[in-house]
Amino acid sequence: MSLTVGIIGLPLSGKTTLFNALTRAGAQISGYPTSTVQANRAVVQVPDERLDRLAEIFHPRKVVPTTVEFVDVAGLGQATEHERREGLSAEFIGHIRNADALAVVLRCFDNPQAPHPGGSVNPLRDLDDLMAELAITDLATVDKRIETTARKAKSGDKKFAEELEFLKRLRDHINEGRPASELTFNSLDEVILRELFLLTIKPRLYVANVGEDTLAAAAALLADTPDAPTPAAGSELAQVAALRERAQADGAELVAVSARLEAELGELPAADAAEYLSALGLPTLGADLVIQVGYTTLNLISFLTAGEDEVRAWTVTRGSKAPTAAGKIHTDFEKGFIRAEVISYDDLIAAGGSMKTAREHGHVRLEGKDYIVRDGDIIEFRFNVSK
Ligand SMILES: Nc1nc2c(ncn2[C@@H]2O[C@H](COP(=O)(O)OP(=O)(O)OP(=O)(O)O)[C@@H](O)[C@H]2O)c(=O)[nH]1
Ligand SMILES: [Mg+2]
Repeated sequence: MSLTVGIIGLPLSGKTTLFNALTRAGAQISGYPTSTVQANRAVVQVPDERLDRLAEIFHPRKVVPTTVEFVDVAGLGQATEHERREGLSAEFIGHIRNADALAVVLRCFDNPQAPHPGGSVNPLRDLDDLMAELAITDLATVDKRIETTARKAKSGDKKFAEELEFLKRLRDHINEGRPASELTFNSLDEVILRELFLLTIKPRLYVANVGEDTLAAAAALLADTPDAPTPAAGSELAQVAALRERAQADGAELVAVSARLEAELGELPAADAAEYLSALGLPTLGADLVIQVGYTTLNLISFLTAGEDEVRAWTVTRGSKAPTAAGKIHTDFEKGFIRAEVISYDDLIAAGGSMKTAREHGHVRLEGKDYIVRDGDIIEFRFNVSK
């Protein structure tokens, strides 16, 4: 399973800087727009402190986290006249068409050295511009498909007439400025939708890129901590609060980062970076949250395996059953699945990290083929290869 998050945003919103913070890849940035022409791609590990705790318990030879791929593309929102009519260029779309989710970078920071292309900082306006551009591109895709389907429907085949009806409903929906993700559809429509690779149907994660001075307050605001500050009118924090309201309405996650600070921290030894973070009063880097939330936005969970050989996190879609999870490790595990021995990570930690104690407390369960795997399950599969 290749899981990809596309990073999109206006020029100079800090996409490449965020990409660098995420990946420590050192991709090129600049104070001029369109500095990113080719896409930057990198696979990053999903931080998971459960793996570190399990490693302390099991002393494995290796620890293997799960991964997500990030793709950083050129800035959107400054469409040429041609693009406004036709949607985004094929080359650009090619980079994000296959993304499983989009991280939308919204500029909240002020930086006179890199002036905002819109003349002022206004993340809600930027978000509207970006969504409009994605919608225009989707409309062009749907229109093209309507043309070919209309031709086929002339043969009198009912299947194509139905498809045409759905496509027109889809076009009207997008035309109203609503993302395709909000459309209701049946399983037949879903097949068509999957073929269209629409951009506004992808799950979105909003990333508020704030200045370094605002990061701690923004993180507290979004975490809803009791001591979260009240944003002053017109402040950078007020922009974050407005984005939060919008994200809630859109059903999207919102994370605050300070891309430049975090990219710089990424170059420090881990211990120094951690010290700096706690001095700021931050539990984790915003960039790490982007990875984690990106992962959950994709509707993914991790189950874990732990032993002397390795401690490892595996990815499955939420709702997967035990044999599917077993198949992630080896197809033989799925084919010959007998049962799964499961303990939740929390139960193991509550038992002081002792499998023996956990067993005595009845926390180690035997589960069959209909068991739905949960995030943080530590699983040992029983299987029969000759089955
Ligand atoms: N003050 C401040 N400046 C930032 C921050 N993030 C990015 N910048 C600056 O903004 C400028 C643009 O950053 P990039 O990461 O290249 O922006 P981009 O979105 O990739 O730009 P394009 O690739 O041109 O679309 C650079 O000068 C960065 O140093 C931030 O959190 N705070
Ligand atoms: Mg860039």
